[in-house]
Amino acid sequence: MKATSKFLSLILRHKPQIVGITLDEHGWAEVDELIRRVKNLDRATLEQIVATDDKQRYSFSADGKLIRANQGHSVPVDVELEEISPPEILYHGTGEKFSASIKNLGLLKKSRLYVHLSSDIDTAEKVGRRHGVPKIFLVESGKMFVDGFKFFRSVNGVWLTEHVPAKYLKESF
Ligand code: HQG
Repeated sequence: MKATSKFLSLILRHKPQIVGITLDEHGWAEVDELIRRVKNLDRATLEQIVATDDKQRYSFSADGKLIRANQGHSVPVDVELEEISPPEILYHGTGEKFSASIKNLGLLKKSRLYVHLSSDIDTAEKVGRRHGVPKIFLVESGKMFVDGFKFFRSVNGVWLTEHVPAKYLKESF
């Protein structure tokens, strides 16, 4: 199940072409087509993944005919993110090895459409561990918002923004 969920993430966020499907402008894939194209995938498995995924990464359309990733894309799709005012502070977990570059250039979105931020330190630390020894930055999101930066929150609670200049970053540990 975990492997299937990872594979789904690859298809629905980054490389739909590897199974010969396309996403529409809002990031939706047709469920029937996806099932036809991916070996050993059926509707019941998809429903279980959508319902139980630990980060609620995927959603079905209201009629159940389409599926998409809620965030995390590198392919340019508009998943109709909610633009809202952020809390005063958000967190970004990264690898210690990126720290010097981040302090210099700020947070860049790299291959994704947005920089990913978390509302709590624990989540940021988990994200950071994916990159080796973790490093947490505090992001002065309240100040950024006042200065005109846009913030979005995906339906699964991840905070997104296009760029965090270094002056809005504070080191945590
Ligand atoms: C780093 C996972 C050097 C950035 C997670 C990050 C998240 C810089 C890496 C979601 C930099 C990109 C996204 C700079 C940023 N110099 N490095 N100036 N600016 N970076 O994987 O945020 O499990 O694209 O700090 O939980 O780690 O996939 O982004 O370390 O929510 O659902 O460049 O992916 O969710 O790495 O993770 P990523 P991320 P899923």
